[in-house]
Amino acid sequence: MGSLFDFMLPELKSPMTGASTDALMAFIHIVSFIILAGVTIAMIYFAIKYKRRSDDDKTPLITHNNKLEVTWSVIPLLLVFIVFGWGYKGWLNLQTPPDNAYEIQVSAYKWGWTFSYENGAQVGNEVHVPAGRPVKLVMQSQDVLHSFFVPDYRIKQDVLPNRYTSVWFQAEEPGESQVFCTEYCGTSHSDMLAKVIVHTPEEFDTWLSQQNTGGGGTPAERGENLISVQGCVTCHSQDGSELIGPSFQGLWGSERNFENAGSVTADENYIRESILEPSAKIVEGYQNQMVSYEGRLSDDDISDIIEYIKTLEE
Ligand code: HEC
Ligand SMILES: [Cu+2]
Repeated sequence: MGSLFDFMLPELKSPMTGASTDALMAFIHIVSFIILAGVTIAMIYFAIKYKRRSDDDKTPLITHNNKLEVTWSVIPLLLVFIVFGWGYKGWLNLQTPPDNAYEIQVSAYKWGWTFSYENGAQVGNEVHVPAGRPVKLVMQSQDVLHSFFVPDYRIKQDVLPNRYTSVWFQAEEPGESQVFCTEYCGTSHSDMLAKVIVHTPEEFDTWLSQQNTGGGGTPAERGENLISVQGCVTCHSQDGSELIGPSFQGLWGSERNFENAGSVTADENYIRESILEPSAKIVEGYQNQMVSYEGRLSDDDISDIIEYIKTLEE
């Protein structure tokens, strides 16, 4: 496909979902250009041909012209039908993933993505997929509306709380593509990024079998994995640097002061409460921007996270 078909579009990496989008875009561009050129040329021609040449050069009274009016109504109507039919066909294709599609569960939250695989592996902000095979993403949101957008694949699908939506693609070559959230979802919406990483099928199998499936490791190791998978790291650093929330470094055992309560020493109960009921005690100098993880983390998960936080000394 030459420059005509990807005019102003990034290189197409999923022809099965994107080829019809690109062809339709090319059609719209070409038709628009022909109309633009036609109207411009006619305008210049008429401006010269019917230029007022003397003082008694009067415009005759013209009320209407049936032939002309029918023509300029019917042609655009046909064009609109073509664009609609073509677009609808592409939309239907996007709604019907092939039967052999590889399924990955996607959970969106403020502000990141968690991808879960059949074997229990979970990865934050990176979705690994095999090349040359259709991949279906089954998506839902833990909080507000988000939208999963991969320009390279020409796919975009809203992700909603309390309801599943899905989208599919087939990346033909190993490589990387950028994922954006394309539904405004709050302060860090523009940082809600992820990558699709496409492997050869063999590499993908190896990658998948090497993933931590959540069960293994010491409690602190599981906790470290959890804060990345659950997206805590979007707002909490582990090295003392300031993000949206306070850093986890040096938190354990320190004296905490609050906007809306007295002060406490950070112990297990305090951290547990901070995770399940973030608004109960708002750390001084911060805003109430954390949502509760009630129902999203088990008691064991919370214990693992606490074990990990304990290891992050100043
Ligand atoms: C959207 C950003 C955001 C995310 C995601 C987030 N937090 Fe927070 N968190 C905050 C903010 C802001 C505060 C400070 C205000 C408050 O106390 O509610 C905070 C406070 C805390 C505190 C108290 C910290 C202190 O210095 O006293 C803990 C512990 C905590 N979060 C743990 C977590 C864990 C564990 C996760 C993931 C399971 C998480 N947070 C996810 C924004 C976030
Ligand atoms: Cu979002």
